[in-house]
Amino acid sequence: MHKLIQRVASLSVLAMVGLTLLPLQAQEPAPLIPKPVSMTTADHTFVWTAETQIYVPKGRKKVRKVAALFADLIAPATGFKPNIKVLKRGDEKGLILQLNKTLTDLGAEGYKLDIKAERVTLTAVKPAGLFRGLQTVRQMLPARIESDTVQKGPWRIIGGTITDYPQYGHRGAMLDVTRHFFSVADVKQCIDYLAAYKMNVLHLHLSDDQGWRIEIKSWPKLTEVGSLTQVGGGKGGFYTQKDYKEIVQYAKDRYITIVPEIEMPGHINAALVAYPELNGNTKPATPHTGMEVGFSCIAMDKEVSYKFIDDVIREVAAMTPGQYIHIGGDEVPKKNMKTSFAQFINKVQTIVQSHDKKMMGWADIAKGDIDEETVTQFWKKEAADAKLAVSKHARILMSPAYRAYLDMKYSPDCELGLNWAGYIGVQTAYQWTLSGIVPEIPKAQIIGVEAPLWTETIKTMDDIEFMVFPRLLGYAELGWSPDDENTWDEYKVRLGKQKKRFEHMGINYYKTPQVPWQDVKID
Ligand code: TNX
Repeated sequence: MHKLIQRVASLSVLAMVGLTLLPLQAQEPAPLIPKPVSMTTADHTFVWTAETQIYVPKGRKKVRKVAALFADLIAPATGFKPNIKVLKRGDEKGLILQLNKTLTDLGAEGYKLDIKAERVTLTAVKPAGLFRGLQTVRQMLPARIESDTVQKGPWRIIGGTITDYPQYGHRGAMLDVTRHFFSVADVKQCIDYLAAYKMNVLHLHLSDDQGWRIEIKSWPKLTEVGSLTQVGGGKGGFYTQKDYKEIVQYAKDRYITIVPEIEMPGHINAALVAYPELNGNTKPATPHTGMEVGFSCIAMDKEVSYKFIDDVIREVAAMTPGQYIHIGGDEVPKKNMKTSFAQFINKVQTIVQSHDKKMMGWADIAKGDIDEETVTQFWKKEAADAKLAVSKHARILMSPAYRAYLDMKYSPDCELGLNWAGYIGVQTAYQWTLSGIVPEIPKAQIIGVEAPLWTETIKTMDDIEFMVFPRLLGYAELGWSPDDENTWDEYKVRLGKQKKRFEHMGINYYKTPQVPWQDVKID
């Protein structure tokens, strides 16, 4: 007892001495999102200066690339760009990036961080883990590191250790570029946002009733004719194959996989306007600039439709290094459903697999003979399709519309967005678990989470940011951090501490009253 009191007393003396040397805030743990698996905080501090260099292992091009991206990221705010040097001894002073194949528990994206006063050592099994770990280092630096103009130092990082790895391998968002078109630069901006929160998939919804957005060389009218419209009648747009490859590469450099979606058999009006022979309905297709869904369908009983699908999937697959091609499959008109939907899905699955890809689709595709390798995306509250997919041993991606749809309004007074699946405040978006929300969908079949942003009402990057921030951070944490449904009170404080960071990032975020937004003075 006596010893304990003595120890407490000497600790508080130490704390008082510390107080005079460093601001107390310096040793508060950084408000990291997603929350790491484990973290310890020490008394010392690393200070990043103009002399700090980054060390990488010899001959590791990908590690060097990861280091270069980090150097570019911190250069504008600090005003100094670190050199990237080859690691020789391992005790160099600075930021050390290293690979260690034996740390298999970390998986492909996990990392270990050891922050000493003289060096920060980041260790991972793969370069992807180093990239994720550097996002942690980024969040441990003062919020003004996000600024694109030179800011005052010092650039302190609180000492300690972190061991971290994701709970789920698939953590993504979807951007609908059909209802409103978004430029390559906008898509890259979205990729940067995903990367900052350790997400690893961007699903691009590339075709729908209102527009066809990806060049297909064997069917040129898809874009020549089919890309010219969008909701509200604007001029639309499309990505050339060169543009798409540029997006894919930009994402790849950030360890993000692009999942392209070509919607079928429904949501296909734009293609039917371009090629009337594909129309499965008697009424001719005319350009659609409204928001209604569920009226168009490709002819599921014509040979030409399968020639078309094979050509499109072949071209898209050839430009897509990721394993998945998303084929949509939702909201097919009732009259078309009666006949051949299940056979249609079977045929399309065969086509996708013939191009060495796995099929992904909205859970509606479970009506077909789907494989165990096929991924069905759960979205509708009445989970019948998802349960059918479970019974067929398929894998499930969790996107419950009433929790994970980024186009749902936060509250009734929110101007942007829709509300057919309800209002999704920041707490509702965060407080659930992927494996607890529908008990019949077992964890073993869940590959992860995706938050889709449909863009019927979303026209600009500012609109995107408003709907995405801050909900995206919650989805990132649901996919990455260990499950715990009781962390809202702690999470909202951590989220509130992102205020300055969002401001320096120039993000138009929703300042929900559910969160205690505050200026943190970590420096
Ligand atoms: C339903 S979710 C759709 C989309 C709409 C969205 C609007 C899904 C698979 N289909 O076509 O854009 O609602 O929230």
